[in-house]
Amino acid sequence: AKSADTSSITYSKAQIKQSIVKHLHSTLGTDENKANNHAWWKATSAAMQELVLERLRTTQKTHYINDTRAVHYFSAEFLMGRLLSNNMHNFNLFETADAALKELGVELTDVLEEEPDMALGNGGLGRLAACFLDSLATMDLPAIGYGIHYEHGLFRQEIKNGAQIERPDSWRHYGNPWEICRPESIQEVPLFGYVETKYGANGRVKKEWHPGNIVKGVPWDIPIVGYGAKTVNVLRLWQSESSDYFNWDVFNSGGYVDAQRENIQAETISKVLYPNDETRAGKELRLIQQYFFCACSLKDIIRRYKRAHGDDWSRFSEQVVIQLNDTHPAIAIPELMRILVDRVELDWDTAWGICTKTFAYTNHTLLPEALERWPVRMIEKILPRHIEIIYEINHRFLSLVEKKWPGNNVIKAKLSIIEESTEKMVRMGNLSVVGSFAVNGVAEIHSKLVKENLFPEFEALWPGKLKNVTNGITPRRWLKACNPLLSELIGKKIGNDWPSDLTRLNKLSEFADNTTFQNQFMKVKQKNKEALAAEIKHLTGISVDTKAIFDIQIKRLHEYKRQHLNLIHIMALYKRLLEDPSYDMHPRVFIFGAKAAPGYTLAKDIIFAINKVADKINNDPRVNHIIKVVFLPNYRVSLAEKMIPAADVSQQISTAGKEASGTGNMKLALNGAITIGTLDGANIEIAEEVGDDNIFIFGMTVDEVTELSKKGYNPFDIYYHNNEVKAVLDWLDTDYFTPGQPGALSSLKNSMLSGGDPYMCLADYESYSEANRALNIAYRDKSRWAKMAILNTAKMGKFTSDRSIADYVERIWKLTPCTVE
Ligand code: 26Y
Repeated sequence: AKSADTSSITYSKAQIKQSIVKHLHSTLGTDENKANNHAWWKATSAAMQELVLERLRTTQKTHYINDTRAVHYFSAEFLMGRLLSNNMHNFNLFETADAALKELGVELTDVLEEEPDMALGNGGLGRLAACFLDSLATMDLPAIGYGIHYEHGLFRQEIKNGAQIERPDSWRHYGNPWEICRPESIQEVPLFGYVETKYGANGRVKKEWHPGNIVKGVPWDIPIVGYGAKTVNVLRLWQSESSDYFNWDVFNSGGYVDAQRENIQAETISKVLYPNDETRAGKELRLIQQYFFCACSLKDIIRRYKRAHGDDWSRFSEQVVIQLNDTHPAIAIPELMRILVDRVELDWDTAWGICTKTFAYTNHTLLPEALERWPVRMIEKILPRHIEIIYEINHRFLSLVEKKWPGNNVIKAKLSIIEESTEKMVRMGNLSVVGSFAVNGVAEIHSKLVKENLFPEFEALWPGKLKNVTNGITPRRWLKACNPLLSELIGKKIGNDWPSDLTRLNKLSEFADNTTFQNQFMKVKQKNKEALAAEIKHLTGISVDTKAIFDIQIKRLHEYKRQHLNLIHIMALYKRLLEDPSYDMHPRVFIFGAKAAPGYTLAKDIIFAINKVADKINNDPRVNHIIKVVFLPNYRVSLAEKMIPAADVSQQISTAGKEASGTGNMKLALNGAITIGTLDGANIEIAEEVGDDNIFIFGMTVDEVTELSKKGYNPFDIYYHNNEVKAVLDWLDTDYFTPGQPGALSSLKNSMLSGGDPYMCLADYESYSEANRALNIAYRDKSRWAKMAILNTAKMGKFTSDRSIADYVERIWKLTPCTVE
């Protein structure tokens, strides 16, 4: 990684001031006296965008002149959060802008709060894409992100009487100062209809798709500023519109009925982000969304390629690499085949050679319910030509399998892209592996499980194709921007190179035992806790003790992430305190942030239970000076930025083998929180980096989980043998936490008992409880805790997304940086 050379950007406070005022006048049509914070935000953003666009032009010209190979990151989700603060930091203009606004009588921090989050993603996978874009630009790598310009991002969460309510998110309602519409690059996307088989003079069979419907894709570009602001790449998001061009041919040639029946409202395609992660919805519109953005993006890529290389397809895969962010864009594989075979008229093998040198696929999950499968009949209806191509790909692939394992139909059935169930399904994971030159998991343990459990025979077929690239996070957003006090302290101690070379943080290790530094470090933590306490008060009315341990679990609500394990432990602590008021524990505030998929009943029940237990504890004078429980509504990127710097403890407690990587674990540790976690995902690698003394590991390993499942797990065994577990679960059946409504929390108990406790909360309970005791003791020793916190920050160098991107470049993409002057 290189250091940020910001010498090229000379922009004075006076110039910024002038530019902001100019935009206040001519873009916003207001003036300094009338402007509210929102207007200041827009004017400040417009002033920044001027600089951004200048660098964007230079970057694009440079990439064009140098005819650079580029990575095209296809993702249904980009969880960008806010952009103003980020862009200022990456231009190294944050302090200058702060000062400029102060002179105008405006607080930058208030202005930043005006920006709505760009929440075009659900969680980890979408945020990873955003961190990767930041690193790609920072490392001067030619890259373009391709996705969907959702009108509504992830729903806004409200909590009413303890329950989650979903409200639409309208992030663009008052305009988005960062995006630029590019009508000159509109694409058309065919849908539905039928395929005609034609026979050419040479006997060649030609397939012609007569679509029943055509929609328009309108591109919106969001500039992505690298740290140091040399390279500015783009994120190109497609918005659907109805096509004004009406396909009369289709009508005349028999598609009339189809065209009428399937006349989906074109605008609905990019209307809303599907809010489920890790559980398939299987909705037709979702498949259309996937195809829509892949088709637009491929056309865009091909147009750009042809401008430089004409009809010479031999160099396509040298110039273009497409990274598939999970299987959500996997339909791009048959789409590229369709273009090459039907349109360009290449022979199948040549086309397939190009495809399989172009695509690479990242797997983010092993959960069976998250592995995408689409009904053959659905694809057939929406994309009649693609289903033919998928069958052809599968046919040729199965011949290869036959060669490797002659006569073995069991393996064939297992590897087949088509699942031969009553309702035939297309397995998008298998399609992605077959159509890509590289496949990767997102943490060492996860990649090992992908290789051994998910796609074992694929490793035998194509040795070396399955790889690992451990996830990372951008330290610009997740330390420099979100934690200015800690950043300043670090800068004073070891200099200011760490944001672009995070391994330099290791120099902090030298001071881990230094009392003065420990005090400085913990003083910063204390200030951040005070700021979060104020925010908690503001958002919920709850007062918390800032001397208490701030214990944070923030992530999507899912059984495998086991927020309910955290909850039953909190209930146990509550019970211990009630039974023994002198029970020895340092005051602790348990803070949650989590959205549940709207259709995931048990996840919503867990949110309800957390809130009900919180109400009871927070209002119980016997314990509320020792325990508080806070559920912060509407968890999102901008809220994470406020919570993470204030965390003492990071809860990473998934059932081993279920969390592919996790990235919140990295963000929290980077900001000096100590992890209490299982040996799952990237926790394992975090433990390796920080050492066993600086993390609280508990619970079963992946192998132990597998063994217990095999042997047969019965949660009742634990229920009847552990009095605390029994008492806490039984408590859920009473109306103690929901007065007048007994049974309102029973679904939780049921899931952990008669429901079979699929994620083995009870099996890990005792070990979790022990780890919490150890944590409590460790916190009492101020110096020991400070040392642990410092070492966590110091040892996070590996988890910069710059390292992840360097790994992708070396192991998969083979890109070279292109310096933009
Ligand atoms: C198929 C559809 C319902 C679906 C939509 C979104 C399925 C999955 C998802 C999102 C998955 C996701 O966010 N996975 C997370 O990816 C992170 C980045 O690699 C990992 O750190 C994290 O462990 C994993 O759960």
